[in-house]
Amino acid sequence: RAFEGELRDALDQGQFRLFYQPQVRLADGALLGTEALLRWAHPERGLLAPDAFLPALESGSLAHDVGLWVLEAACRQAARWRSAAPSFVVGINLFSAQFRDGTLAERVRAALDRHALPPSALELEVTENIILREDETMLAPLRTLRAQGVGVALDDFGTGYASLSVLKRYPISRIKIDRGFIRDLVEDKTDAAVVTAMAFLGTMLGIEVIAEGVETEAQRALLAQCGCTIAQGYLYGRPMPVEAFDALLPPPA
Ligand code: G
Ligand code: G
Ligand code: MN
Ligand code: NA
Repeated sequence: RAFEGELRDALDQGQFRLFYQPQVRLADGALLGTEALLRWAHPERGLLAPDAFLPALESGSLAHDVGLWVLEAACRQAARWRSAAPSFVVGINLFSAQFRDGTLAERVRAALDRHALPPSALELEVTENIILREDETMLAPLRTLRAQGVGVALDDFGTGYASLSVLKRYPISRIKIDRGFIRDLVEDKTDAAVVTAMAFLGTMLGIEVIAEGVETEAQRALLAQCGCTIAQGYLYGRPMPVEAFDALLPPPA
C-alpha cells in the first residue's frame, strides 16, 4: 500500500524515465529502431530497474496510467528521432492493465496524432503471458492498430505457455526471440535449431524476427547463419538514457 502510494507520487512528480536500447540489422549493424525500457529515478535509492517496482505497479491500478505516460514519452521521443532517421521505430512494452478499459486503440492513435507520427513509427510489445491472461476482446485494439500500420511484437517468444496458434489468432508483425534461446546458442545445438526454426517461421509468415540478448560476436555470427536478420542486446548497446542514444543517430535535420 505504502509502496503503491510512492509509485503514484513518482508518476505525479515525473520520476519515471525511459531508457532506450538499440535494435540493429545483423548484416551491416544499421540502427533500425529501439525498445523503450522503464526506469524509476528514485530520489533516495537512485535509478531503479523494473524488477524493483513492476510487480507493485501491476498489482494496483497505476500500471494503466504509467503505460499512458510511457506511450506519450516514447512518441515524443520517436518524433524527434524520426527527423534524423525517417524510418526509425520505437517499441514500447504494454501492461495488461492497458487492455482493460477498451481505450487502447484510441489512446495510441491520439498519441501518434499529437506527435504527427505515422503508425509505423511505433511498435507495441505484448508478452505471451498477457495474451493468455486476457480474453479475446483484447484482440480488438491490437487488430485495429495493426490494420492501421502500428507494429505488434510478440515479446519473450518461446518462453511462455502460448502455443504457436497465437501467430494465427493475433495480428503480429514481429517475433522477439527470448534471450534464453540466445544465451547458450553457440554451445547448445538445440537452441541453434530452435532459433533457425523461428527465423524460418518468420520468413514463411512474413513476420520480422528479432533476437534479444545478443552479447557476443560469436552469437552474432551464428545468428546470421540461423537466418536471423535483426538483433538487440549488450553487443550493440545497453538500455541507455536519451542523451547517450542521441549519439548513435545522425543529428536531427
Ligand atoms: O531492462 P529491463 O530490466 O529493462 O526490463 C525488465 C522487464 O521490465 C522487461 O521484461 C520489460 O519487458 C519490462 N518493462 C520495461 N519497461 C517496461 C514498460 O514500460 N512497460 C511494461 N509493461 N514493461 C516494461
Ligand atoms: O521486454 P523484455 O523482457 O524483453 O526486456 C528486455 C530485458 O532484457 C531488459 O531487462 C534489458 O535490460 C535486458 N537485456 C537487454 N539486452 C540484454 C543482453 O544482451 N543480455 C542480458 N542479459 N539482458 C539484456
Ligand atoms: Mn520487451
Ligand atoms: Na523480451
